[in-house]
Amino acid sequence: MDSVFAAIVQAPEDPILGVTVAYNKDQSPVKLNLGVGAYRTEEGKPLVLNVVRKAEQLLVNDQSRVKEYLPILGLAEFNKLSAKLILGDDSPAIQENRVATAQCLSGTGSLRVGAEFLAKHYHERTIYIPQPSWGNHLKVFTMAGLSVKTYGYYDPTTLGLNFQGLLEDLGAAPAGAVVLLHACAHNPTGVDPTVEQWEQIRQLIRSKGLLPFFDSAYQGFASDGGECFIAQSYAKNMGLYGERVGALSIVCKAADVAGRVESQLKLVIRPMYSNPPIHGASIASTILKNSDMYNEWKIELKAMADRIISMRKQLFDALTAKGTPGDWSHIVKQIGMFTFTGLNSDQVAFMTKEYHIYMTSDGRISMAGLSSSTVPHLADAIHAAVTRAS
Ligand code: KET
Repeated sequence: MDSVFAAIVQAPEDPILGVTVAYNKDQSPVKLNLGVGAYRTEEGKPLVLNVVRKAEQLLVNDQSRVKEYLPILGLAEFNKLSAKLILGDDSPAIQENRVATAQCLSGTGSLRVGAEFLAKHYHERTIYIPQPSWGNHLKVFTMAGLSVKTYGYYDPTTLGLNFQGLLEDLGAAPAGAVVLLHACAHNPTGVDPTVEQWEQIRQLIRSKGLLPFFDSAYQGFASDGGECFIAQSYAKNMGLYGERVGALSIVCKAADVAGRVESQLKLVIRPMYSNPPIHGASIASTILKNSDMYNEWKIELKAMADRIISMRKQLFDALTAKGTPGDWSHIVKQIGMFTFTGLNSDQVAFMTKEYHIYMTSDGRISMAGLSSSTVPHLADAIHAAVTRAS
């Protein structure tokens, strides 16, 4: 009653993770969680990759392993392998020792450490994020003290890239501004630039002296010799979600700069969480450094991606068969884990209430949460939502 915190108001649930909270409370046997971007099997179950189980077994059986603190920047081997994975085996930046890498708490932690570093050491405090973007971007960069602006990205009328808007907005950005780019499989839209458009974006960024900050993974673009930040996550591609495995790499112009950057990264990290956890990064390292396991990983990753593509096709076919009004071809055209359906928040609320289907209110559905057996239920719900008022 007399708590010093008595005036604290109830905080809202997170727009994405809160969808799972609501889903867990639902008692319906047909409930379906298409909110969070987390892979599920055809049986709707979370998946631990075989190669991850194998790597864990090796680690457990290795009696020489101890639980000492890692260095502030994490597992050195993991950092090297992560930089190689994102920049390429023959990356000049790696060969010339120009990359500073820190093992961080998955993608989010890598973004946040990068943001804190920028706020402390970079002259331009504005970062441009795409409109729309992953909801947490705005918060991560704002909390670090940066000023967040948006650049045109998605055109709701074409359900495609607003490339003109993107070029105009980045063209009007102040020199030096940071630009956040989704390396691939843009979240939530599933719309990526073409290779030619990427090249135009790259030229604009370099000619204006903007600083690119990549979220995730896209080889090639990041190796043009210029400086950039890269936040990598192994949550999705290795299914290591809760293990929180990721890396921040800062590609610099010269090795001496990278060395000083690395020394400053330690000062950023030490007061935040001291040093990162050992287990997940050891799993990732074990897989990345062994060519058999690496190949096995790629096969399992491809199987996950293929199942998602098959879900796109099945959902598209189901809506076409029902004659659901509208053009649904974007379901098969979009890329990655998500379909940005175009459904509005009222339609989403209707589908949750009447069909127990959970998704973010912006109309994004995680295709990885779908299976052949649940596609008809989702198609029924979308059909009902779309034809309800019209
Ligand atoms: N970047 C993007 C674009 C992203 O979608 C996520 C997660 C992350 C970074 C961070 O993931 P981490 O687990 O920190 O490696 N997105 C899914 C989960 C979430 O919102 O936390 C999602 O959009 O559903």
